[in-house]
Amino acid sequence: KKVSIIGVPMDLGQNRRGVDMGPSAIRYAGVVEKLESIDLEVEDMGDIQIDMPERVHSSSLHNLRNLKAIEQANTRLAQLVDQVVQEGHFPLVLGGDHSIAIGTLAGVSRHYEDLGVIWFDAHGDLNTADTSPSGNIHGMPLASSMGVGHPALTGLGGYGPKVKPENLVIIGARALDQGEKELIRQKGLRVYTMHEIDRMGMAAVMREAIDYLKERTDGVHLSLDLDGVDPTDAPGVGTPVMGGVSYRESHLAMEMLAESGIVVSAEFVEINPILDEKNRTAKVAVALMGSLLGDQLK
Ligand code: DIR
Ligand code: MN
Ligand code: MN
Ligand code: MN
Repeated sequence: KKVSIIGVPMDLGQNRRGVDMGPSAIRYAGVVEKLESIDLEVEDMGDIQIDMPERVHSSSLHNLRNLKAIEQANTRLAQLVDQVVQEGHFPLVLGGDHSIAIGTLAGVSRHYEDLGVIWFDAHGDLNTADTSPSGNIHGMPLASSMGVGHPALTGLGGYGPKVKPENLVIIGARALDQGEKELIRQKGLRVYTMHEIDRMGMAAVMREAIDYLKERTDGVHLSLDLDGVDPTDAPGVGTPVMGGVSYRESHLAMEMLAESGIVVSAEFVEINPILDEKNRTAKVAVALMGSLLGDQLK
């Protein structure tokens, strides 16, 4: 299967510059070379056109910073991802802040009756305008994709919700806001926080998550926020949180996903080269992409 890379140089979903450079950093870390070295056919479709924050009229209307620009960018992304899936290719989306998951999921989900999602992140990204402490839309994409939040986000691509709460697994969470915890409880979401990872070990967590999703979904999207990885291994992120998933644990997770064959699309987000150390975080991302796409098996 051919891998189609789409860059989304967007940082409008939070309030620091730098994540817009994520796609360049990932390419510079050798993503195409890595995937070709494991005998995958790769097409780099380049970057989506995104407005820079200096040119966006930044109204934080309804506690939703840059809503209009994010909606427009995600609409473009959704169309491109839709087309890639239609062609039978594997979409690999490079962020960009995590608000781009709204567009990726809008593009992928229309092709699946029961899309599963693995949300690898230190955070839940389950806020809405009502619960968000920041007004940053990168803290809202999972709620939006589940159909909870502002209609411009929940209805993106002309339909919604994109994912059923029971088809969703969160892995690596350790910084959940109060409103997010309430939504988790209310929807009965399956969350493996760092506590469960410590207790069960990553192998058991992934075994359980994979068995669960394999049973009930017809394809799984991996949304991987690099801040899920411990900041000692992935320092180049805007919102680092101590006590994360180790380098090896995160690789094990990717390797088990590769082995399972359930993943149909992926995105790697929140890399901030300005805050990084010699592009380490982008290199980690590329290594994880290799493992996800079968490095170990080929
Ligand atoms: C926080 C931070 N929960 C918010 N979210 C982040 O602003 O909603 N997500 N950093 O990745
Ligand atoms: Mn083609
Ligand atoms: Mn996130
Ligand atoms: Mn995060």
